[in-house]
Amino acid sequence: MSIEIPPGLTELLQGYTVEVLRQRPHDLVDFAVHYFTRLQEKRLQDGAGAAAAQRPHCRGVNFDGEPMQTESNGDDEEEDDEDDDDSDFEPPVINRYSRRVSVCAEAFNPDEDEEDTEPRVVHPKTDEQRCRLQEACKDILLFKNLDQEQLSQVLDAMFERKVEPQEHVIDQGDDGDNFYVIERGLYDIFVARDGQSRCVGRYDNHGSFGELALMYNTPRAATIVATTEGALWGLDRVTFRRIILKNNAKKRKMYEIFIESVPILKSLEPSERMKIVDVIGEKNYKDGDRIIAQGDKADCFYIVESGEVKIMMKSKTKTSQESNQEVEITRCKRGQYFGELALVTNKPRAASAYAVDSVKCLVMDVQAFERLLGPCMDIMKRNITHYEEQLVALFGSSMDLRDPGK
Ligand code: 1OR
Ligand code: 1OR
Repeated sequence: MSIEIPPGLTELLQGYTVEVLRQRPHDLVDFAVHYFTRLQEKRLQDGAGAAAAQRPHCRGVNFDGEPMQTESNGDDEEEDDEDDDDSDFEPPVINRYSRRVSVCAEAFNPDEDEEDTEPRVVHPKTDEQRCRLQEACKDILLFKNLDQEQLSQVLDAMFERKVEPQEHVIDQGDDGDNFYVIERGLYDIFVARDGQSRCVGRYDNHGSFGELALMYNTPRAATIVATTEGALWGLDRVTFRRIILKNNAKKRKMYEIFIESVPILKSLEPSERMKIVDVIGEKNYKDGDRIIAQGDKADCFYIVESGEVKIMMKSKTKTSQESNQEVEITRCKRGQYFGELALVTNKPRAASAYAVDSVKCLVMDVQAFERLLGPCMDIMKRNITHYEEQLVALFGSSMDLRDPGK
């Protein structure tokens, strides 16, 4: 389904949004009345007439009554080098090397191939660097759905960055420049709210961060601080948007219907479900592959897209310590999820999961799980209570899901 957005609407609202972010008014409605009245006055003064508002690059005004530049739809890295006949127009200098004004929910039109005209970014690498880069990127979920050509362009564009303990890689509120893949090191995640900064999680030698500001054109949502010496691979904003955003548009189309049918995601708004699609990666398994190992540290959540997954548990109890046989406890089919328990309880994996025949899973990392699945948490917790009841029925009261042995 496509809804046509009237030409000029995005820019009109962006102009207003930028001014709100700059001025931080108490009353948004009052501010809107003033803002749009000024805009109209300015247009009348200029004699530009109604047509100006229809122009895709129509401009807003700032509260000094000066016109200001808003970002264009789609590729905001492009400079607007069209002829401009507003003689009094003095935009703030925005070019691809200067810091940018973040605007929420920037539209992205994957059919517009504007950025494909940009020169490709290539950072030459030695064989040894390329090996380390490939190893660091092999489990990055955002790269999972890329084709060979896209992946090699991404790898070509990545550059190495070494970090020191206490170095801030990203600061909350900043504009987004790069996306980062972790090669090694520990990184704390801080989120400031109501003037208080809280550590809400940690990356431990793998994973990636910094995608949100680039995907949604928003300010950085968290601060990332290295707590050890570390190594990262960066991917510049333009390449990220050119390849990953385009691929995400494809993913949205591919998974839209399936993701709507997943029972656990029913309580989410459609836009929240699409944000899940943006960060998931598809993983394929063949018959017998172990997807999760009981006792392992957990970092992902899984939804079965096709095939069947067998959940097995070692029947180790306090009364028979030697018995370490795996027992099948349940199966997950299309639309069902697994791997949530360890993420919710912050404990090792309570059971193992194996592919039965070919299996496709959609996979989400723990940070996305915590960020996006809050509204589903009550249902998940209720289901975990059911696990505990069944555990007692199967193994007796001596098994404890909160202390799953290897
Ligand atoms: P970014 O471009 O906004 C900061 O820059 C990055 O921190 C962000 O992309 C994510 O990649 C990463 N909320 C927001 N961003 C997070 C979070 C997070 N965790 C990691 N990042 N939450 C923590 C979930 C464990 C939610 C906090 C309420
Ligand atoms: P995890 O992160 O601990 C293993 O990794 C996953 O198996 C677990 O999350 C659940 O998603 C899934 N007890 C424990 N884990 C279960 C169970 C379960 N069923 C599915 N998983 N049950 C009680 C054990 C007797 C339920 C049996 C129907």
